[in-house]
Amino acid sequence: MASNEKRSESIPKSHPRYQSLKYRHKIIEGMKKLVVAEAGLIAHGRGECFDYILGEKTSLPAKKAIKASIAALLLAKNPVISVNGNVAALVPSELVSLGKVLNAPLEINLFYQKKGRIKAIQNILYNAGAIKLYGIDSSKMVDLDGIESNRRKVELIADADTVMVPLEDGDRTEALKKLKKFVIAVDLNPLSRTSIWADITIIDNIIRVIPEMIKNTHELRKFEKKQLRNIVEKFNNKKNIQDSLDLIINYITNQKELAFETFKK
Ligand code: PTJ
Repeated sequence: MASNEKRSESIPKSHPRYQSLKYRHKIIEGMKKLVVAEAGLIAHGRGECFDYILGEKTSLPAKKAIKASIAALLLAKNPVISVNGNVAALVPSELVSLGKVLNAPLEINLFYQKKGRIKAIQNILYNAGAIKLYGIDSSKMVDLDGIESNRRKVELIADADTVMVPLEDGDRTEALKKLKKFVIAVDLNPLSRTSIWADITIIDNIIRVIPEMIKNTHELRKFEKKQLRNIVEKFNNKKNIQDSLDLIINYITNQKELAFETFKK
């Protein structure tokens, strides 16, 4: 057993920050196995900070965005779910299940290229039950216009109409939008360039988002196309992001007093 797994098991379940520490260890373990880039640790920390001031739960705006995302993914002709190191380390089985229930292919797409990373991510996803993965064979990859980072190398994403980009950096979201793709982002930072550029931004932790998306898929796949279109058309991303920002403002305002009563009682 890896020393980090041992460390993770040694966190008592009664620890007030058990969940947070458990996922922190998954990220560290992922980095040791090359699944996660070194910078992925920093990205995770930034995410934790936003999660904290969002109350570490799936908010109403996040639920609305999840529902609209599933409606859009069910309506899409060629949906693709983009996978990076952090997502593969945190929720491999859930991600594979989502791809299966939505019939949406998973494409590995990395910002930080390093020898062995694609293989490590492939392993974690195949062990989690994936049957087929894309973004692996460089002879099948093409360059996306308008982007210079490694993320420009894509396979199915080139012809996708709808792309889900969890924990993405702003450049590619902007490039995908300029290529007229419908972009669904998962990002705890409501003010990131990805959040602002996306058509639908799910402002919540990926560890809660994917299970909620699977639940929504089971429910929404019984809907008629017209009903699904209605859900997507009614969704207002700007308003939803602003509602999430209000939640942060309210949470901090309440905690200004409450934190002292809760922690010191
Ligand atoms: O595996 P790679 O090489 O493709 O690299 C992946 C990272 C995440 C390192 C890369 O895409 C990156 O540097 O991303 P950024 O620019 O740091 O953006 C990541 C965003 O995801 C930030 O806005 C974080 O707040 C957010 N985030 C981090 N953890 C979570 C999250 N959002 C949802 N759930 C999380 N668990």
